Amino acid sequence: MRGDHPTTQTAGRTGDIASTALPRESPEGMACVPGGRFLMGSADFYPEERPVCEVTVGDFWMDTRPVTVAQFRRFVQQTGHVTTAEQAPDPADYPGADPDLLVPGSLVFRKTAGPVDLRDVRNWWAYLPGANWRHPDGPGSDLSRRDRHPVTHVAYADALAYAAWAGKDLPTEAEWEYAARGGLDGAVFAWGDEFAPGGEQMANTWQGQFPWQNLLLDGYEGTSPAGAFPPNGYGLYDMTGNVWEWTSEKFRPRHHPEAAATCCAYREASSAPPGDIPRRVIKGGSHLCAPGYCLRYRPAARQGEAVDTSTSHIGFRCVLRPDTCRVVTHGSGMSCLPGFTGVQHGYQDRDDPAADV
Ligand SMILES: [Ca+2]
Ligand SMILES: [Ca+2]
Repeated sequence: MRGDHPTTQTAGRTGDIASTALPRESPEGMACVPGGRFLMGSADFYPEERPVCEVTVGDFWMDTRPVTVAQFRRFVQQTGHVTTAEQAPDPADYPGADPDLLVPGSLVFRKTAGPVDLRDVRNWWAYLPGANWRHPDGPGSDLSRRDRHPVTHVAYADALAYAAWAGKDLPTEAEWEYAARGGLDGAVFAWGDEFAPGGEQMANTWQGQFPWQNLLLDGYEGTSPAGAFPPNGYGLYDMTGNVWEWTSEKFRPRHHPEAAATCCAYREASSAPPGDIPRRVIKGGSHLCAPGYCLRYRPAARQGEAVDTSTSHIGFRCVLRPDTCRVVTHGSGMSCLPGFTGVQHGYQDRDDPAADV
């Protein structure tokens, strides 16, 4: 269902973009994702991925890898940014919370000694005071040998701050999923329909019985260096597996086919009930996703994550949109209205005070 755009990963579209403030060649560390129509979601797995709907996205560039520890360190050194996990939660935001938990910290995964009740995530997640991007396993842990790993323990605001510093943006859910599919519309995985073609592990997931038995068939217990597994059709690494990735999308428990039917009207409604911490969509699953528990190392997979939450298995990557992509005509004949970008619903949030978190 892709449009008729060239699939080159080294250059933007040519001919129909008269001028652009951005270089035509992909910026360093980014790949060109030529826009088009695709089937977003899946009817074959979890309810939140339904219904499948047809969505159009414009052209954009995407980081080929999740933002790494080394890249995030550079950002912090230049800006002095203090992440959410490094700040004490405001008691006013968490009425009734245990005061012992209102200290800087983050959620860390802990492998269990044996099988546990999979309905209670507290069996393997712990809020660990002192855990943050510098100390991903808690106090005493450090970043040795992790420079090339995805940064973790970043809340939504941290990802947004990094993106702004980099002059980029976070992807919308549609952009992220379209990019993850790598041109294989409707395929289960980012590389096709077979999980381990020829026996090869294609992503950093969890093999074995979660959360106690990690067979390490892919070679990694936790995160892996960004780019350790084969890229997809657009030259993007680690889209699925390794770490979940923040998108700018407000979470709703199902896709919205009426809104998605017309590309330029694909907008979101406010999703969070009053008083709740707003949630954004995270995509792609992580090294903790196991077939018997959470088969989410797939482009269609999605979850809503509270914007103030950071964990040892969530990171992000950024996109860059050519600012001349305001009129995008696709092979299908659909076009976006002047004044919009092809991926406009990522921009609409900017004028929406309710979207500020
Ligand atoms: Ca693994
Ligand atoms: Ca990922």
